[in-house]
Amino acid sequence: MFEKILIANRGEIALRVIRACREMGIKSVAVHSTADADAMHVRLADESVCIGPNASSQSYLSIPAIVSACEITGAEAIHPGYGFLSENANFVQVLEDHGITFIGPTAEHIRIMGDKITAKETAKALGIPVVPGSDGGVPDVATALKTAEAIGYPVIIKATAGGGGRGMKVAKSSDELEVAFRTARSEAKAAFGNDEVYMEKYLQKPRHIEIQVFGDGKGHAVHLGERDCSLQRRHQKVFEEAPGPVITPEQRARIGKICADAVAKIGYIGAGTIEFLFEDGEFYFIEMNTRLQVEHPVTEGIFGVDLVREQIRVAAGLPMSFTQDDLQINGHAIEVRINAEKIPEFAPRPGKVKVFHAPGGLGVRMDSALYAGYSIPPYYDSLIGKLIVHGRDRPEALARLKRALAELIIDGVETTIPLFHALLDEPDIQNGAYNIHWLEKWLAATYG
Ligand code: MV4
Repeated sequence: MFEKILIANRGEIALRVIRACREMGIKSVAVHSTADADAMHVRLADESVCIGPNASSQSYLSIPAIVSACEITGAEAIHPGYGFLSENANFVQVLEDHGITFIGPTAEHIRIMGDKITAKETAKALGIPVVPGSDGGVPDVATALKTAEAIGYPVIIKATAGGGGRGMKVAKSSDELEVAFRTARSEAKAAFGNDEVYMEKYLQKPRHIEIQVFGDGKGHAVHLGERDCSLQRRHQKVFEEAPGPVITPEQRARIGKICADAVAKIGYIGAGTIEFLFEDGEFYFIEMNTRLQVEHPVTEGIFGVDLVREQIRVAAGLPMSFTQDDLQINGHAIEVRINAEKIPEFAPRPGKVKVFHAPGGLGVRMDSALYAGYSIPPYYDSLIGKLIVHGRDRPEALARLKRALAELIIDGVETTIPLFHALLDEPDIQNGAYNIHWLEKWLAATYG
């Protein structure tokens, strides 16, 4: 096992990794920008290194600074958290060259899944159901028209280098296709420096269901069921739950086995998430994320496992500490993302936190790096905490969430807390009757 791990991240996810390290008897190294000198991850780690100025491009994204911090402190492995360098294949390659272990998948697997066409081709070849669409890239308008005739309208045009919703365009008929195609191309070029696009049948009212998978890098893998992350605004998740309110045990077992077998076959190592659109009882692969996700705690809640501990174990060459048969769902978990943002615009509101009181009690987990007196810097993501509740069933989890939100006090900055009070009063949320468009429609209807 490693003696010392460096955490190339900040905020609540840095704390999450430090916690796993401490329970495993592993020393932790925090890295931080100048803006984060007083951040909680710096205080809670065993040691810390300043790696650069405020801008993430010169600190949390600086490969030379992070590799140097590793060499100075003698850390043997790096946990990337999520975001920043977590899905950067070049970073993983550099670490390999320096004899530092990356706690995550290989550069090759990150690369395959980062390109949305190779990801989809790989998924299809592994027996994962995919959305009907073009065979690879669509080079011109004529090919786009032909492809659309074959799959049927409406169609969606997506950037090969995209993901997370950027550079997508929908065409409801052939009249709209040329403009949609050209716009998608130029937006892809501007956003990713790569104008390749592909096409899919546009699903009109799906849910976003993602399957958590985990591999040991030696051909063994398991799945840990699904999360329903359909409640999103501009491709940012705000509320996630597990299990999915409309997924049956049979559907879970079937898609779960397909996903676990697929990642076992490619020798995948560590945590991964296979994203699907789910409509009329069918799963359609869209993307795979090769990192630990923000919403991993809902899966931890219902399975009672520590996913970061498992990531560290397999990175050190140990087996996973559970088999598929050990993994049984217990109850229901929900996470809400507490952002320093003003509702309803979701405008960032950095600033000084005057009072912070985290909720507690049975079935309540608050993952946050906040403390009273802390100044939330304006340079990074506005996520300041995640409130995760667990109950014996979904109604109990919902009641517990309402109770815990009422206990949570953050004074000094505006947050998304009021949004969740309002959402929990909605019958559709109470009934689990929502799809990927529900939240944006509700926001428009509620706040205008
Ligand atoms: C789609 C789709 C409908 N049909 N693909 C958006 C983010 C990216 N990961 C995939 N996205 C979508 N792909 C087909 N073929 C609708 C979306 C989509 C969406 C997906 C998940 C969660 C929220 C969403 C909001 C708008 C559009």
